[in-house]
Amino acid sequence: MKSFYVTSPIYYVNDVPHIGHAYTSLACDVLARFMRFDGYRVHFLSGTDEHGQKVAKAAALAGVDPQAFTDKVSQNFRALLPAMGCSNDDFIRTTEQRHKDSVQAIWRAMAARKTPKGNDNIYLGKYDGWYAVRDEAYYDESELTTGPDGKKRAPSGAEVEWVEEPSYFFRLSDWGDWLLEWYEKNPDAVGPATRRNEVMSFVKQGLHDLSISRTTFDWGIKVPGDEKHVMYVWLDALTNYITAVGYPNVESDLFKTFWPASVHMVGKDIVRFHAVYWPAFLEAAGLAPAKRVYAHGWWTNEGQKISKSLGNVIDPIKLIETYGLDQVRYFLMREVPFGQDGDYSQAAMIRRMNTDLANDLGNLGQRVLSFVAKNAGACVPTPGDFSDADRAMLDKAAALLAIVRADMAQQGFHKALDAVFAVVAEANRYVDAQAPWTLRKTDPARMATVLYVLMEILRRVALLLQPYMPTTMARLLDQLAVPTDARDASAWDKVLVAGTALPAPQGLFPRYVDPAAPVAGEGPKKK
Ligand code: ME8
Repeated sequence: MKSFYVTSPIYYVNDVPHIGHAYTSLACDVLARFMRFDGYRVHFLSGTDEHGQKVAKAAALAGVDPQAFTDKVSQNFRALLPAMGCSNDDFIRTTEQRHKDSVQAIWRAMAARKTPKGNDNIYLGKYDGWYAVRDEAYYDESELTTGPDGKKRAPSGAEVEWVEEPSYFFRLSDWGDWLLEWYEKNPDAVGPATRRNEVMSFVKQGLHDLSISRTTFDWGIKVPGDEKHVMYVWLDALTNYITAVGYPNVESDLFKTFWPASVHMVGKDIVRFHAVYWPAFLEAAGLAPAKRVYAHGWWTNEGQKISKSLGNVIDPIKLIETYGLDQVRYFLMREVPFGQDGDYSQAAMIRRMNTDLANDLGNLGQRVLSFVAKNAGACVPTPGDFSDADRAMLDKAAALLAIVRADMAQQGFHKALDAVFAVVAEANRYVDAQAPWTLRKTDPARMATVLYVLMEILRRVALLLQPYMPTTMARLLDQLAVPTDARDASAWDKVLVAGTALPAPQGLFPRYVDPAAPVAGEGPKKK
């Protein structure tokens, strides 16, 4: 069986989860569900990043011991996944023993091997330089700017502090040529293309050795053989992706099946860690780098950066309560071309719900299914000969699987939706042109053919939208009497069977009416 391994970042447990975290996990879920639909054995991993200074500081601020703190906050991230309808196979915490063992093993493996230039991968030195706790990242003086408050800041806006401490280094400076050759040989290794270019020009500028241990605090995994040092949190965090498939047991079924990972899905803020450091660490440890890192864009809220200090963090659970799970999933995957930055606004959310879902898809389903229930004996109609218009319609829907498959391979989630909804729009035009309500009186046999064609379109559309809107599409497939074992790609051409009895139709997507909006004849309601 073909296999597919997709990972979300593991999120820092310093804060509550917000829409940005929900977004990345959702993108992984849509991909995982599509690949399962397409016959792959899938492993979908998410989890929490619990060590390092940032989390230690958050625990101290809360006045709680870091382990107790992470136990509590990690739970919020774990709970977000089922709330978003995510089908993850595992949830990893970096404070678990399986992970500590794995991180110490990768350290030993790196230490035991040489760089492409024949030097030791790891050596002991001293770090003197800038560090941003918010990013858990080291910065070069040349990357910093000084604000009007006199504080130095990283390009991300995070404040930096001066650090001087004994540290182990990873000899990243020896890996630049190897990395450049690797990007050249593997054009899909980093996506989208803008990120790939950004990563390659960063590497071309020359790489500095990377500090991979800290000694001024102890909330981390100890360096094997030198317990005064805890490992740099990014070496610890990135290793989660192999821990979860059984590392250091490289002979395990999970490891052999799923490593190298198919896609590490990340936000654009953490590309450098995933597309520069991580492949070098893996290769240094004698392991294959992941096949692809895909970095999506950044959400703002009504035009503003999302931040706790601005008080505009969007709680995904509240969104789901207000608009419905499948509606939120659809909106997030459709509103913004995946890979680009996007803006959340309530108006855009409601527009997508009412236009694409209620008017276009919901209405098509409702029109066809209630018409069949009333006028075609509540069972799948028996088609006669297909006209050119019928065939054109059926062919467009049949072609969708290949289109969606190709889009999914490039993480073009919005493109796949565009293609499917173009067929929905075409089907709405087809209903109007064929006018089955007129045929009912003039040509019932032709009416049956038209309704059959429309139900076939709905079947194919519903099959492909399952990864995005699993609950509603399961209901639509139920209403089309598609058996549960005929809902994956292998059943793509298994057309509806004429005469199959259909359950009573139900609405799919209610129109959203803002409860605070004025109702005709009434004054505005209080929020
Ligand atoms: O970076 N828009 O964790 P983190 C879109 N622990 N995506 C957003 C977003 C926004 N406004 N805000 C956050 C870390 N994200 C590390 C990762 S992986 C080995 C270690 C998403 O909690 C996006 O995926 O800061 C981003 O990369 C991630 O959350 C950062 O999560």
